[in-house]
Amino acid sequence: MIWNEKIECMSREDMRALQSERLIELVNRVYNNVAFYRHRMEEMGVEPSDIKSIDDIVKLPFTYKNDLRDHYPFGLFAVPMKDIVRVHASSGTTGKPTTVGYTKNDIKNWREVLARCLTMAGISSDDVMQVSYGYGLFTGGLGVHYGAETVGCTVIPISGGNTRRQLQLMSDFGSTVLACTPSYALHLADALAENGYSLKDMKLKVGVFGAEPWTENMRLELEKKWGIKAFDIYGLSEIMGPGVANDCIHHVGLHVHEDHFFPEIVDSGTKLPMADGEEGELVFTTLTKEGIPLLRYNTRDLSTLNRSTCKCGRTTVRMKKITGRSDDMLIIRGVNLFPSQIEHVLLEMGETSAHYMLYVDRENNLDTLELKVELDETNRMETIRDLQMLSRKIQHALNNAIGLSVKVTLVEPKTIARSEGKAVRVVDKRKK
Ligand code: DLL
Repeated sequence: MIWNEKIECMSREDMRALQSERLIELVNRVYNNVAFYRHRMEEMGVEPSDIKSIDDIVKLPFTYKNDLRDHYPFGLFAVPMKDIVRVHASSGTTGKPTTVGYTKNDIKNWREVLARCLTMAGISSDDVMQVSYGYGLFTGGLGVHYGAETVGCTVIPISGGNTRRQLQLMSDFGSTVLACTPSYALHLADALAENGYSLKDMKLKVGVFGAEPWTENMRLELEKKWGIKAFDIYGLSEIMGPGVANDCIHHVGLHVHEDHFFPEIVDSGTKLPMADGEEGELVFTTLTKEGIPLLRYNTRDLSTLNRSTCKCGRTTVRMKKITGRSDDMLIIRGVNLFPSQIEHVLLEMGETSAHYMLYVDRENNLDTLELKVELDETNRMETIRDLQMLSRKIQHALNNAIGLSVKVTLVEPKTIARSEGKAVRVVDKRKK
């Protein structure tokens, strides 16, 4: 089944014409309504009339996560607040989150692309979908929820966490689809037996997993453990949330909904466009978004593009499963985290030195995060109680700032290895 055959199987020529028409309209809109883009374009000597087709996209400025942060909270919105019906947010590089806003029409388009993704995974109104992505400021829960309702699924908006309850409802309500991060899906599978369940109690058929990088091997592992078909859903808050792309039953890359999100690959050093098949940074232009339209947003995710027609019949460009990132952003239990956020909190508190190491690991398939931080030489702690109080205080401050629980270990001054070049501050033991 294909949700929107007209678009998803459109000829490359017609798609380019549609993209060109939408880009021209978009550039006029942002030039007139977003001071940031007007200034950027003026600096580059580009006018809206210079954009005559989708090929001219290379003349336009890039946008980075920092630009959203610098215009926090609503500075890049292109419509008055009365037209914004929803706001979501995700982590930025320091204390401030990046905020995005949606108009009614944006929500309608979001439902549409999600409906295409879910249909690609064989999901229909016959399904009962357990949405175990977090609901709230994170785009995962509500994004997938609306899409599932659009295809007519029975939706269980359980949100993340509470493993026992997840399994209980999965069994009692007969969920046929599970939507969550791949690591949580693995954790749930491993928790079956200890909670008194077996696969026979479950009706699960399909998994819609994403929000963090995972390998093809992990996909096969999840299929085996659950006896399901597992699909990869990709997206990011800045562009829309989940539903920018999804893989079909052939699992050869993820189909990008390129009538809404135009992808490019650029070299991570020179930022020059790269040819199809070459790996670089994935960049998206939101061709239809009204609330916060973005030109050439650099995701920092590494991928390649493939414009050949897929065996499923869809002609939309496919992006290779994400292989990594060109920056140091970590994804921990689905939460985006930059080491600089930790540093920011430590420096703001000023009660330790700024020498720290982050240890990321996976226990029972759940990500764990430990921070080792050196005590300040001038601020010697006298008692164990002092030390405990300080580590609790840091833990609390980190939890407030990044929404993750972190194990904090205080260590003696000068015990964390110094690096001669770039500081190595993260040991990620999850990488196989
Ligand atoms: O993670 C949106 C989402 C929710 C996608 C639910 C899929 C399912 P952010 O919190 O803004 O948005 O994080 C976006 O997560 O730039 C990637 O680095 C990573 N990411 C998201 N999906 C995938 C995936 C949501 N399928 C950032 N594979 C992105 C690899 C992914 N990485």
